[in-house]
Amino acid sequence: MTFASRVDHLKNGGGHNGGNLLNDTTVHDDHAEDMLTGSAGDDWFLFNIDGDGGVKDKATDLATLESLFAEDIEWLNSGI
Ligand SMILES: [Ca+2]
Ligand SMILES: [Ca+2]
Repeated sequence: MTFASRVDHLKNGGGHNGGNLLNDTTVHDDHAEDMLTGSAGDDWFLFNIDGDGGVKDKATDLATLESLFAEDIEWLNSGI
């Protein structure tokens, strides 16, 4: 299964994730600075990238593929 498919399942359901979703209903900014490290393998990062609407978080090892899928918490919470 591709990384894109796994991310899609986390966002929209399906696969091993079933109906457990990570979206603007289930993920919220904690308004605290966080340092995210994914280490080896492909990781889907959800964090406040630019600090808008809260406090900026940091990712220490965002690989090129991971950066294409990284989600800004503000975007996730834009409907709230
Ligand atoms: Ca945070
Ligand atoms: Ca990684």
